[in-house]
Amino acid sequence: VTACGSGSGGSGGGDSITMGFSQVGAESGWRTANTKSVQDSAKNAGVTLKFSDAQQKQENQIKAIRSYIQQKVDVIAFSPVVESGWDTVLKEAKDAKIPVILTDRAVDSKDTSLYKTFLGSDFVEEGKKAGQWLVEEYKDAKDPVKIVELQGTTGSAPANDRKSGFQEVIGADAKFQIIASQTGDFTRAKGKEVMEAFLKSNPDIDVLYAHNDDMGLGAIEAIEGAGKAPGKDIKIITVDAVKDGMQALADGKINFIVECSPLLGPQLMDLAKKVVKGEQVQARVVTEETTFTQDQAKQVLSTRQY
Ligand code: GYE
Repeated sequence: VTACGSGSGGSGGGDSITMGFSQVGAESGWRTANTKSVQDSAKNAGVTLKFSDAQQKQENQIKAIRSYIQQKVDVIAFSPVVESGWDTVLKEAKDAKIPVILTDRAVDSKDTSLYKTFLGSDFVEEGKKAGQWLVEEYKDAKDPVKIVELQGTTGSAPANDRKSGFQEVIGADAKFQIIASQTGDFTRAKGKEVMEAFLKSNPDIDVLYAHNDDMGLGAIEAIEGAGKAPGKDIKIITVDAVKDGMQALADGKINFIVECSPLLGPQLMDLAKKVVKGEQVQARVVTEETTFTQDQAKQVLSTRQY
């Protein structure tokens, strides 16, 4: 592929395109599955992929995007680590006539002409589903339900939205009390560390809501280390439904998982080809996903792809 395809109406050299993709990092099982999906789908779709890992740092993503602009790729796709602070670099891409696709996470830019589409989950909905399970589970409880929350990366769309969606649902009943809430940066190590601190300062935690499986899995180690039974002494709700999470759910250590699909690659490649050709695409493409109880996890575990 030559560098002449600028996204302004076809490169004239067949329909092979080059995509610059700036990934958030490798912080979780979800992310690993997402990276594989993007790489495999690029190969299958005949898209030349330039891939970079930002190690959860916005400055690295901005550098990567600038380098893709310089290399005159046909399309830039990225999963913004945090929501704010993208206007300048996205304007640079727009001025260079390189279309941008947001995948997985959103930006808060007011000017929506800075990107062509946003492909990914509805994180507010995910937070609501987590809250709905909790409300149902404790519908007969009279005493306060003491909840600790492990938030995702501070300022990221999934952390903001999973928090607000959950809060919206449980906020209707004052018995649900979030007694501690802190970031675990979506990693297992941080999830464990923060849960250890939660356990030290709060002897009577009823529920843990973790914004992803990995933090929940780290927290399970902390809970067991404190001599308590995860899933029983402390009920656990997580988001993602990666294989390790589903295993813990089937084993009774997690109580409920809200699915968030990382398999965005095929749709991303489709959208990329369309925007490079100058075709109109939907401004928002929402991923379809479900939820899992312990029994459901047992049934689907063996066929789980990631
Ligand atoms: O839930 C978490 C990952 O942005 C949806 O990022 C993604 C989140 C996912 O680190 O595990």
